[in-house]
Amino acid sequence: MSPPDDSVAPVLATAKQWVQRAQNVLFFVGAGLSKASGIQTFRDGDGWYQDHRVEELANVASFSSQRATMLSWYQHRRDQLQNVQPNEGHFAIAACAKDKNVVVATQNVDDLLERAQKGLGVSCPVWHVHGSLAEVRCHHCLRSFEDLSFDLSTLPGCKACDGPLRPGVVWFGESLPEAPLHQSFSAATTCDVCILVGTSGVVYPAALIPERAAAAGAKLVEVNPNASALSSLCHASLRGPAHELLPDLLSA
Ligand code: BV8
Ligand code: ZN
Repeated sequence: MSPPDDSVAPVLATAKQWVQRAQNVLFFVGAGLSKASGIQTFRDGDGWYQDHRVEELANVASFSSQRATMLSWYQHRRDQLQNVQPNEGHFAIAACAKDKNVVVATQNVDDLLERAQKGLGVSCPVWHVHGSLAEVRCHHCLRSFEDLSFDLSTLPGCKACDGPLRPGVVWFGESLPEAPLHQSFSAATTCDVCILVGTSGVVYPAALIPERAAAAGAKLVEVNPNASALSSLCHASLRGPAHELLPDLLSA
């Protein structure tokens, strides 16, 4: 791992002080955090949505006409999740919960933050505002269960109502789950520092979470190699990959 370059170092030192003084820290997380674990982002040059046909697959309106293609894409991502591991960024967030009140509002549908916490024997709330890949849910009656090895690509039906089973993620055009959204907004109003990790910040209403934190007076720190739609809201932007910068930013 290389040390941060000269342009990052002074901003990192200031942001580190904010984190050290903070009691309540909210992480607002996007796909960039899991990139070093080998999971593609959506909107980067090498991301899923470079193929516009794939972007359609994250939309509820496509489910009736493109069910097989959608389920095979999601099954591919569910299979991939069984073969990846949390990276230094996930572990740094988990370790931060040892001595601070940490809440994570994640747009990611993977469970790498939970696995990192388990690995370190710590626990803090991780609110999945866009759902979870591990969950399988009936599109009709909403009955659900957690099973990453269940094969969705065979277009299985619900045992209770025979409705189509699908991944428990939030598609465009669908409402976000109430409790994760509510808890994330609540943490946003009370945090001292909100750290935005690896998100383009273009998807709403999730992007309102850091906006709420800024309005409530928190310091906003962005960790992202590139500028995002939320950069102008941030008090410090650390330009680099999360797995390299987070361990330094969050170390005591
Ligand atoms: C809804 C499915 C009500 C899961 C996804 C207000 C204004 C405009 C539009 C809207 C609005 N409110 C609502 C909308 C509509 C829409 C929306 O936001 N559209 C935008 C995009 C125009 N929102 C919705 O439809 C939402 N629902 O509003 O409900 C409703 C109800 C009924 C009818 C109507 C309305 C639902 C949103 C659901 C989104 N679900 N996908 C899946 O397949 O996984 S979207 C997708 O984007 C992902 O799921 C992800 O969670 C989300 C955010 O993406 P990011 O995580 O930020 O990833 P991205 O690729 O964009 O960026 C990666 C970043 O990482 C980059 O910045 C890059 O520089 C950085 N990076 C790269 N490498 C690294 C790194 N950073 C750190 N380290 C690195 N190594
Ligand atoms: Zn059902």
